[in-house]
Amino acid sequence: MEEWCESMPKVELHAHLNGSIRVSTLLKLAKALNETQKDAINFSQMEHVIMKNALSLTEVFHMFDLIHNVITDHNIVTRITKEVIEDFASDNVVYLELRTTPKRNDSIGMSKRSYIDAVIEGLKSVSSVDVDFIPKTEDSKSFINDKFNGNSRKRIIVRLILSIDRRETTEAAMETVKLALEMRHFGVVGIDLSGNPKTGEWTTYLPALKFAREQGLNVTLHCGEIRNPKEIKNMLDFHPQRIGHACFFEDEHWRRMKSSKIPVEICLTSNIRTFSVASIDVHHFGDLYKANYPLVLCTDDTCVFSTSLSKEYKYAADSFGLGKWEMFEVSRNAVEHIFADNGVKNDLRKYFHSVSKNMEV
Ligand code: 6MZ
Repeated sequence: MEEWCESMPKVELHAHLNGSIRVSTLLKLAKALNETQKDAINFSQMEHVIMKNALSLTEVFHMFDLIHNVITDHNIVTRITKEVIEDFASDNVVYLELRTTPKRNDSIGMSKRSYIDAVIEGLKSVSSVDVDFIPKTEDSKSFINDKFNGNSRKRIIVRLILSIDRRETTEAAMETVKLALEMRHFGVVGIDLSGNPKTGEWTTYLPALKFAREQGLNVTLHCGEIRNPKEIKNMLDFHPQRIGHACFFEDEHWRRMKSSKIPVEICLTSNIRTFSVASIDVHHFGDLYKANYPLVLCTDDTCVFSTSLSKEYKYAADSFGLGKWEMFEVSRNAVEHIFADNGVKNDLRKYFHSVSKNMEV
């Protein structure tokens, strides 16, 4: 099963760039920073957090602050992006929607725009695998299927989602949406709302999210990562294209979800390690899978939760007694929920079809 989950093509729709930084890179950057600026980072604290196998949500968000501290220039953003793409491609992810929060940091001359430019530089600088990130009408149709027709180099389609952090103001959220609109030709396909769920108010982000929708951007929301029935209801009323987590849903929320069929991005390891779900046997993946509800298995933060997409598939298979072809179908069905255009979707459908005819159990 482990080999099967590794080798089959996969689709990742919920991965945060800085939460997916390579551990070795994070430690190197933290160590270097620690040597030059003693107070900039608490290296031993960071090492300790990385090695822990259960983290409260508070610790997780502290970890993100530590990670963000190592981003001291644009080249680091570019390097992290490049490595994250390489890592997903080597795990046989063929389509990746990578999300990241555009960051402004005046002390290092970084604007939200220059941060995203650095991410795009990272996409361009990958050389060990072929990366398709610029939406095209003609060429993208054959990009992934060429791989199947005898080209042995790995290929990955990447699209970007820009995140609004729950600590941000309405104006800052609006700036992110405007940036996403400007960057559509570089493969930005949507907006995400994320960040510490204990922070901020839904009404703060709503104007920006409404504007994103009016302008034709897709929206995905972190929803129900903590118990907050009122916010969950407001989020469901907004009817986003996808929802991340959905851990603290009550019956009434599930009833609404089942009539609206909003796909759920499921992050098993993240939910268990942050205690958002008490144990894997009661994780909502089980019921949703049985009910044939639209869902996608995702990693959330490969670095912070020491995981990979193949590990998430193996975890699901082992925990819910699913076989190889069932896991393949979970992966294939994820294609239906991507934010990229229909050209890419059809291309991926064809690709999964040809793979299914050639894979042996
Ligand atoms: C909510 C999360 C998250 O944007 O700097 N992030 N937000 N819940 C989660 N589950 C544990 N995991 C990651 O990546 C890191 C940022 O993504 C969000 C947080 O805002 C975090 O600071 P970027 O690339």
